[in-house]
Amino acid sequence: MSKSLLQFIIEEQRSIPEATGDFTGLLNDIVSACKQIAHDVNKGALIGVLGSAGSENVQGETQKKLDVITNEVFIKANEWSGHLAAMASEEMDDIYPIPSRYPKGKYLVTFDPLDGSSNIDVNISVGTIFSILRCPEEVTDPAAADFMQPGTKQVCAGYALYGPATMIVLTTGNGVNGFTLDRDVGDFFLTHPNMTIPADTSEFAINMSNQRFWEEPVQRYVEECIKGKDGGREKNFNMRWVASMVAEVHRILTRGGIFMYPKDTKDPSKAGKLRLMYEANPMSFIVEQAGGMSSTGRERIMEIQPSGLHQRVPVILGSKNEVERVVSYHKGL
Ligand code: P6P
Repeated sequence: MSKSLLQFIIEEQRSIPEATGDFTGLLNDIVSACKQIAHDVNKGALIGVLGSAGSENVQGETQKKLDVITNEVFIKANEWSGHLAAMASEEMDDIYPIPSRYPKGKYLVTFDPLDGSSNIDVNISVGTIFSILRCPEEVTDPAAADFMQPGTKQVCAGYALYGPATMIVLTTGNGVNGFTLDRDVGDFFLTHPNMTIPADTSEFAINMSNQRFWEEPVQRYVEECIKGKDGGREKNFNMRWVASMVAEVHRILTRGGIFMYPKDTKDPSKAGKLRLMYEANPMSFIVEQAGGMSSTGRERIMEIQPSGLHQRVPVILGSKNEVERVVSYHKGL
């Protein structure tokens, strides 16, 4: 039997002299939330959780019942144990301070409880994304401003993927490791140690229906991929688009690839579709720790100084050599 996720975290904690067990406890609570979400997602129609909730979130997106349910599950699993000072979610306008009836801790967490939820009614993989930051030391009642930390300040980032297998993939800054849920035992076990993204790939992922709205560097890159050897590239390319970032990133971690949700002119008021604090930053931490690269095309995503909880950014991430090519096109090279 492989090492359990809890054993892995505790053994990793022993290598951190100042560790108090607080972080291990927090991660354990997040894992519990993901187990519950995996159950609800897996049961689906059997327990009446599919379909629309009839409400909109702060993004103006129609919420699925499971968007609301999974947000509640994540909050309830993490608010009571004294490891967190506050949380922030894609599904909530403002931050969620820990209620006064519970002790507060030294961490902040941002999360997308059910990323890709437009896929849930058609039974395609979805996921949960989370990012852990330290609450500023002198702060006892955190505000949204205390979350405005660049991605380089993340203590941990991870995702749960609710696919044919339920997996958790995470990094604490010492590489990336993947764990698979054994439903019979009710625990996650190490199945994908030291996940590494190949520097080269012949697979790109982008929503082609937005092509007319892309900036020129992205137009050029995608056109070259489509033309392959007939257009100056040394190889032909394949394309994927799942419309679930967690599934795309997991594929890239497993076999390489480049994922793009670039800035487009469809809505000039938006810098992109994906959100920095609970999609782009955690996924960038994971991708960089696996030897990949993550950029807006113009700057390293993890160095962006956030200006808002729900700030959107362009995302170009994955196999290093392909991301570097797209970045070079943005420089006009
Ligand atoms: P589109 C899901 O809504 C999401 O935030 C990401 O998981 C996914 O990569 C993207 O949006 C899909 O966007 O425009 O193709 O539906």
